[in-house]
Amino acid sequence: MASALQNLSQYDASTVPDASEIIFGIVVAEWNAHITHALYEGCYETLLKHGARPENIHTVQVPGSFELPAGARIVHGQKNPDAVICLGCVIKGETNHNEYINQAVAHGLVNLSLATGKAFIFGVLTTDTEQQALDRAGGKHGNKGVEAAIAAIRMAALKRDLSAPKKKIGF
Ligand code: DLZ
Repeated sequence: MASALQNLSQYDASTVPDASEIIFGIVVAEWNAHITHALYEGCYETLLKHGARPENIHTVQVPGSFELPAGARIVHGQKNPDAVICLGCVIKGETNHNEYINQAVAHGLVNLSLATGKAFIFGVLTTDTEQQALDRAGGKHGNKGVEAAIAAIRMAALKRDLSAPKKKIGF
């Protein structure tokens, strides 16, 4: 399995756009808080590392991952961010609740992205065990919060660059 071999959060920082003018929303699920808070730390630090200003990062918490799309919609409506990062951790249990939650979140965030033309980033760990989640929340496989932050920066910059008026050459 590829993830057994590598830190999944490695990236070339020199290729990441400057985030100083980007407004972010972050929605954090409280379920499995010891993991989602580690995702948040990785996400927040990564945004700052690439120039984001603390006053441009709007964070809210929701009870569980199922509420991430609703939380994202509220943040979008109130703060008009360029991108919204949703962080959660759904661990498989004895029932298949995880499938319902994961699919609902994925569909909800895609629908928000398509309706608004902005990025709603899926930063949700969907693991079989708690250890697999810990490995991806600052453990041996990196931190999905970092990956989510990079995805948000790249998508917001893409929209900004395509909307910017083209510079005229010559006369
Ligand atoms: C109910 C529930 C369960 C069983 N497991 C998780 C989980 O692993 N991760 C998570 O983020 N949330 C879980 N939840 C809570 C639901 O996401 C949701 O908050 C409740 O069903 C209320 O709508």
